[in-house]
Amino acid sequence: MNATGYKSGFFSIVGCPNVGKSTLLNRLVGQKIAIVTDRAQTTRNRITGILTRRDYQMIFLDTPGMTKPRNKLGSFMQKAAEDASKDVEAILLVIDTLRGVGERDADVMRFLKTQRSPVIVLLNKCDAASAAQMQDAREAVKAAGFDTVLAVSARTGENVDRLETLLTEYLTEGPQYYPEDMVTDQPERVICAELIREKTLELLREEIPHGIGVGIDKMQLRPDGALMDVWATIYCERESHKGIIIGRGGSMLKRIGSEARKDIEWLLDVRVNLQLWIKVKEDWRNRQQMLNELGYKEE
Ligand SMILES: Nc1nc2c(ncn2[C@@H]2O[C@H](COP(=O)(O)OP(=O)(O)OP(=O)(O)O)[C@@H](O)[C@H]2O)c(=O)[nH]1
Ligand SMILES: [Mg+2]
Repeated sequence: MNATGYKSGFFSIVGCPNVGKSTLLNRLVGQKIAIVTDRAQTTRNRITGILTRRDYQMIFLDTPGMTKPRNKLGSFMQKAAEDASKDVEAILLVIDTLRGVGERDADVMRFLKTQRSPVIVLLNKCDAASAAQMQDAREAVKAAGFDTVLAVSARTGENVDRLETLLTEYLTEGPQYYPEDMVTDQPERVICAELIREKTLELLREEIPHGIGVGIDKMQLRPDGALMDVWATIYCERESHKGIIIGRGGSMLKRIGSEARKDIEWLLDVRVNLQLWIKVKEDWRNRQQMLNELGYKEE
């Protein structure tokens, strides 16, 4: 027994791609720690978010959207999502209420039925969904056998306080696993690489962004402490993609760099000099060594 009565617990956040899992994670911990875009398969790794209150600590595991893997990276992502659902106090299944409950959600729900942890279904994007859409989604998840259902908006924060209150019921007496000022266990360099990837996802069209990986080569604070030099490499799969990422006269790379730099400056709270390089690594998404180097390795 813990004499202090302090409570803690782990929750995984799972669902199809693009339903709002990472937006919810950021909302729950009150800070942007996971990148968010309007594209499927933004998140590639499991991302831990930590919410600390006086009486309890909740640890959230954001996961890649569940789909059928097409390469080694995809298999890694799928496994990261499935593994996160083991040994948690509860699984938060996020549904995109605007899109409705589809085949892929049904696959995810079938998988969750095989898990031991209780499932809480979140009908997300309630800020934008119609009453009919809310009703349809609610009926579909009830028909699939899930009874704990809550409408939320990760974007506006609507009902997220109610979600937190609901989650306290799943906590058990336990330690404060992380220091109270910690919101994620991801190192700063990982978040920096992710921010650069977020900008490539936002600025580049079509299939190219999905073939992109970002690695931070070096981060170094100048002796006077006023400027941080960051060297990063963007990996792509084809020579032709490299040209598109660089853009006419270097314009695209410049945009990616300047938008990423702003976010990195905000994150690190220091002025940043960002140097971006591009390398072609054919089929890197199927090369284990590259996957390891970019941090896509199993724990
Ligand atoms: N209207 C509305 N849009 C939302 C809400 N939550 C997320 N979105 C949008 O949905 C899109 C996907 O959000 P993400 O948080 O990246 O989704 P995800 O589930 O993490 O996606 P993957 O990492 O690709 O699996 C973004 O454009 C978000 O702004 C919400 O509550 N309301
Ligand atoms: Mg995500």
